[in-house]
Amino acid sequence: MGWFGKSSLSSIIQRVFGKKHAKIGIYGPPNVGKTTLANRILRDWTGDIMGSVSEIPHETRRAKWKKDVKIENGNSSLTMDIVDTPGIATKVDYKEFMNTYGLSREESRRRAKEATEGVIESIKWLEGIDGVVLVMDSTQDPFTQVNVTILGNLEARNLPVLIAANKIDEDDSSPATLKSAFPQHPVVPISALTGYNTENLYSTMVKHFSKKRRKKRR
Ligand SMILES: Nc1nc2c(ncn2[C@@H]2O[C@H](COP(=O)(O)OP(=O)(O)OP(=O)(O)O)[C@@H](O)[C@H]2O)c(=O)[nH]1
Ligand SMILES: [Mg+2]
Repeated sequence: MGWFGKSSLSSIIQRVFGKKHAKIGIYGPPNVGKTTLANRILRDWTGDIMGSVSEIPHETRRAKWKKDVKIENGNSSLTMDIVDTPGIATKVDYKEFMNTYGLSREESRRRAKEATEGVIESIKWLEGIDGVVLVMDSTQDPFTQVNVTILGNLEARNLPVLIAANKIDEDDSSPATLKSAFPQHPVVPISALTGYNTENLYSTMVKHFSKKRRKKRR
């Protein structure tokens, strides 16, 4: 046992200067581009892939994660476990999969059941999460029940939140609307599809999640 008792020097440094390892959840409504973003983060920093992407909502119905993804920003870095979560919805209607996307009745019913279980799984995962990248579709109205409920939940848990205003490659995108709707959190406009401005997202993640964790630990 040294001067610091059972605590190692590195753990004391971590306590004083903030943890350099965090579990970050990618959350948001269905179809906003969470998995596309998770895939881009992994491709940029590890060369891996997280999961499948689809224009049909609720493609992700089980949480998936990748451990020890190190993101660097100049002299700083943050090593994260990244969790891609199922889209959170207030209503899952199997008929939408049939009528809008042409899935069979059986497949639609199974997808709807799994999607509902996925919503519950997403909420459960919040227990172990240190920070959230909340993905929103910048072409859509931000004041939805889902967005407001998720944000309220995250704020009640005092979790650091960073909003990724996704799909800014689309003509009708309006990240400014998202910024004015949620001024209490950093909003970074990105295209997970093309990679536009993801460098800015990465540097904001390193700064925001390190800083907030430091505050939380005091
Ligand atoms: N134009 C555009 N399309 C995007 C972007 N990101 C994702 N998409 C498309 O949006 C659709 C949904 O993408 P996903 O990554 O599966 O979305 P998700 O949020 O993981 O969806 P769920 O798993 O169903 O909750 C796909 O058709 C993607 O190609 C983007 O930045 N720009
Ligand atoms: Mg997904």
